[in-house]
Amino acid sequence: MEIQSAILIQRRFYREPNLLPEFEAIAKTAGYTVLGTFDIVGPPSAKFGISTGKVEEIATWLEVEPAEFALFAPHLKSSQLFRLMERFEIEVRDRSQVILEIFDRHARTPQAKLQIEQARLRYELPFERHQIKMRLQNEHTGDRPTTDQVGAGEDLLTKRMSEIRKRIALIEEKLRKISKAQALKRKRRSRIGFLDIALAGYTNSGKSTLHNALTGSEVEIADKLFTTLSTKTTKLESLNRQVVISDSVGFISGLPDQLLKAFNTTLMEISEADVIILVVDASDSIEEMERKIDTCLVTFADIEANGIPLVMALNKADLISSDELAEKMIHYEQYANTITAISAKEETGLEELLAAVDSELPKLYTYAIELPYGDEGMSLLSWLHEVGTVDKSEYKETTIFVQAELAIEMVQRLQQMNPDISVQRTEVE
Ligand SMILES: Nc1nc2c(ncn2[C@@H]2O[C@H](COP(=O)(O)OP(=O)(O)OP(=O)(O)O)[C@@H](O)[C@H]2O)c(=O)[nH]1
Ligand SMILES: [Mg+2]
Repeated sequence: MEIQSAILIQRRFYREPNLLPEFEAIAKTAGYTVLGTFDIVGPPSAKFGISTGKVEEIATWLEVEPAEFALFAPHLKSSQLFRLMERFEIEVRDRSQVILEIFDRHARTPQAKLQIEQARLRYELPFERHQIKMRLQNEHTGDRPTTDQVGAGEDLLTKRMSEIRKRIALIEEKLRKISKAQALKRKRRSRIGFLDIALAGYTNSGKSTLHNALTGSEVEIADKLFTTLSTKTTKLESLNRQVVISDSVGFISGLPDQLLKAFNTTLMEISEADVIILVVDASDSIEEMERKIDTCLVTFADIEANGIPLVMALNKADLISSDELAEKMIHYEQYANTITAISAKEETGLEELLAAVDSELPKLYTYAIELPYGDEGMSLLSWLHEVGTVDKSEYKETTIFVQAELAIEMVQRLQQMNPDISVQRTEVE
């Protein structure tokens, strides 16, 4: 990975939290070495995004300590970005562009690659427009451009913008197809009785570590942001029923709409889950936890996932004292249906977490079922083995008697498949 040197500039209002440490983590993940940081507290200014005085201060600093890039948070208008570039004489990028660079680098699946290309085209459209305009202007410096030259320039700009829009539309179409295929897959899974658990949470909270600890599979883990960009769904054997658990892209605050929208198809997995496990990094300060949890809850609302039962997993419990953990458990009690403390890394607290998840999934009851003899009965019996726990199966004179623990939804499905089958609950609570 190419290492590039950069300075970080953050502008924020006094009441806003200092997000420089997070910005630094973003920059490092994207491959920058941070030479210096500037935390500028005050209102934005139209010309540069920050006051002219601050711009001069930073320019002087850069003369002493030259950096290749200036990275700016939260975001800049294209005109501000180009003015800063002119004044600093180095390349300037805003936080969203740096996040896009990470996405680019980490995208593995065709879906993730398309989503990122789309986000990039959408986000950078105004920047590109500005750049082309400036280039055209520069070409004409000296002589006043003739009407023909201006016309040709405008044509070029219109042509390029229309190319980009076409590419966006094409990607959208491809993504729609992928998303449709995924929805079908989910439907098929749900028809054969699988329940979906989604892991969600702020980036770097430990979702993939937990996914691997629960399923024994090997999703990539790293102390970086946005290591995971596409969804990985794995069957979970430890619960007493058919469950799949999916690990997916992490959330981050201040993500512009164009970027968030790009992940819609990935986020669908969360919005259609039966239960969400919200993974929270409990080693953060209470304020940081709060900020990150808020971002997650707002995203759940955006993707219409806020009616789904939520189990909160306070992860990385191994990094804090038991007193601190107890205090944080109480603090966050009201946010979720259940809250548990875990260490995904050390694999502790996982049983309690699974029990909490289990209690949010559709309830299981014991049923006495009479299946017909023959092929149909045999295939229904193997289906029952898949979707529930078969305690007993006996061959009677004309039927197969089965005692099984099932969710009500599965019984309804069984009756849809063959309305003549006799099914009776054997326990009444
Ligand atoms: N100490 C400790 N570290 C953990 C624990 N769980 C995860 N980590 C570390 O936290 C970092 C991030 O873990 P990941 O599982 O990649 O996190 P993620 O939420 O999937 O991150 P993204 O996919 O990047 O959004 C890694 O360095 C893990 O080793 C834990 O329980 N304890
Ligand atoms: Mg991950």
